[in-house]
Amino acid sequence: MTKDISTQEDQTKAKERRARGEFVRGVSGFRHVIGDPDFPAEPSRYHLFVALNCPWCHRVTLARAVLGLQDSITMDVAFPNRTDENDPMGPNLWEFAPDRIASLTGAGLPECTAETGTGSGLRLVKEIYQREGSEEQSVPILYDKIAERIVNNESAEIIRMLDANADALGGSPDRPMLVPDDPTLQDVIADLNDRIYVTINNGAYKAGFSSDQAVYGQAFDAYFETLASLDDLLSDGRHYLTGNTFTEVDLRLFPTLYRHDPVYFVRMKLNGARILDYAHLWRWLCRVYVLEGVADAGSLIHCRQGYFGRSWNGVVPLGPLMPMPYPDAYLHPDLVK
Ligand SMILES: N[C@@H](CCC(=O)N[C@@H](CS)C(=O)NCC(=O)O)C(=O)O
Repeated sequence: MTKDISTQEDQTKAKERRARGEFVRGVSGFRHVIGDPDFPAEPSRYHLFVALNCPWCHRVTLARAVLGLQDSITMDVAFPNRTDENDPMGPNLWEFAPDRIASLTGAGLPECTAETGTGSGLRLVKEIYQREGSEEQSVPILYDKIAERIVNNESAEIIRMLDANADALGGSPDRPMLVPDDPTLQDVIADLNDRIYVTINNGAYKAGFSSDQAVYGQAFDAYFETLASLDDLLSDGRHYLTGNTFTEVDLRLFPTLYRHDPVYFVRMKLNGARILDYAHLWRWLCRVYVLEGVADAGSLIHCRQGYFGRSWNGVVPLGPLMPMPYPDAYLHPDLVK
């Protein structure tokens, strides 16, 4: 599978760039593919480890939902806040903690699960990697329950292989084709994916997590330039980014825009505008949100708890409330004139 800029960040001089305060995302190390001899496309063989506040995991939970693979591919959900300094295994580790209390709600999060994929009831995602001699610790992970091995931990590739093997995996017959068999359309999707990955999906982190004003400024400008041009792209009345069918590029844009008004506007300092201020993009966001399986594939409570729960003083902002609370606002495309 091609490794292009829409999948991972350029790692040139990553160390120096990080030292200068630029947020540079690492590269995923497990890159096997369903369909390889070791990983046949079979229903009920594969499992996902995710966190619902993670936008890369959100790509994968969306693909699982819109392809109708919820019964065929099982899934475990980690708690949105990672371990802290007091944890014996160290800080910043994803943990399976279904009984942990969320400061935002004062209660447990019903979507959180124990670890069930390996059959060993592990506490940390890190332990799944350690079993294969890896130091990695990220989610999402696509796991083979029969081979008891990690298949892949790169969301861009996981959504492609679920789409390509949806038939054999037991997907729903009326599912969308995320990457249609049309070479021209595939080029359009690849170009949009590139720009959206660099300036929006990863761009949001470049802005929010960089500690260099110039790096933040460039990421801020690129982010809102792309939003404006996507809003313009949708101004001809098309329902989705490449026309009137939902494709992979819509799926990859959604997790970031879903998080923008209620999280990124504050947490990532992307307060140039709300999605609500872009009429065509807002209607697109609402149109995708009501597609079958989309609303249940994500959680703004997990997003808020995850992005704010351990940041700053741990107090989670409750807004926005106007024009109405989120995610309910996504049921109202008419909020824009
Ligand atoms: N390129 C990967 C990125 C995954 C990623 O960065 N996940 C974050 C959560 S949002 C993570 O687990 N980071 C922890 C770490 O890498 O230590 C993908 O798209 O799947």
